[in-house]
Amino acid sequence: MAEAYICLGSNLGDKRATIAQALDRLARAADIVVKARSGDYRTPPWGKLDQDWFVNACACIETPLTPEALLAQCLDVERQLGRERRERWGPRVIDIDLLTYDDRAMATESLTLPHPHLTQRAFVLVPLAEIAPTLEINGRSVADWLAALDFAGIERMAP
Ligand code: PH2
Ligand code: MG
Ligand code: MG
Repeated sequence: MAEAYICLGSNLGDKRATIAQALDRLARAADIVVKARSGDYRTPPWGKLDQDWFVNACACIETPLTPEALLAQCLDVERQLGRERRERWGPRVIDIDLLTYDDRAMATESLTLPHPHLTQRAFVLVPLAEIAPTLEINGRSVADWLAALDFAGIERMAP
């Protein structure tokens, strides 16, 4: 069994409902157990600023799947929920990113682990710190990476 962390994001349609549905669908997959999830966070857009705010959340998954197979399941759920790929960093109904997979480091065409931008993105680290503050990424804990970042504007939403 491997332990993996994912980040979910949405800034189109009913953002929170879509994130909840994505986690439900993942949890119903035969080889995926959702062990924990963070609350939902309202986050300002990062990278491309002229778009609506996002809801982001992170989850811890236990699975016997390989990283590639787990990613394929995530992309499949994105498709089921109507994800259309247009511009990079642009608006999306649902985005499910694989952040870490045990302490695996790898870089292929389709998958880089740990997720390459993870340590610079407060919209990932804030929800991740809620469920895994001591998780080590590239030699530092999630809480340590977060302490170096500006997380102004990120708010935990009421349950
Ligand atoms: N995802 C992006 C680009 N920018 N900004 C926020 N706040 N949340 C996201 O999930 C997000 C983003 C590309 O995946
Ligand atoms: Mg993403
Ligand atoms: Mg993605």
